Amino acid sequence: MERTFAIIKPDAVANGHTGKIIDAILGNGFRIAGMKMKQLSEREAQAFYAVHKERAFFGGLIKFMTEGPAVVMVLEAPDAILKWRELMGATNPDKAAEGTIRKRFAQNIERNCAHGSDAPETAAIEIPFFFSAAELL
Ligand code: FUP
Repeated sequence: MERTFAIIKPDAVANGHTGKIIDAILGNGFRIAGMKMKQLSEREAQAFYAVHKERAFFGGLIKFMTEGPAVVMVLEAPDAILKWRELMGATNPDKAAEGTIRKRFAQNIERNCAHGSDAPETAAIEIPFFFSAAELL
């Protein structure tokens, strides 16, 4: 079993897509080990996306990620990291495969409705950033 960290981003929550995204997660064989609704502070969003801090899109990304509540989750499955990235689809929804979550629910490369850890090392940082051990069931 592997765990990955996922976010249903503020655009998807505001647009009423939370239930459909959770349904896709459960329908594709993931177990939800942790889940909570949370509005990121500017400080939290900046720390979470620190790797992108020199990029031109950083300011817009932080504004977007803090604009409203998100749903943060820990998903468990065999190969959860890769499997969740595949189910989300490409970062840019224009390039995402048919049927993927970003193809179905994302507006553009910034407002792209979902996040997923891209490697085991990333998941190992992102999961404890949002969840204590006691919150993972
Ligand atoms: P991903 O791993 O698919 O989330 O993609 P990246 O780590 O490359 O990017 C992280 C987030 O930065 C994306 F989800 C959205 C945002 N981003 C932009 O807003 N503009 C870009 O050109 C690239 C990424």
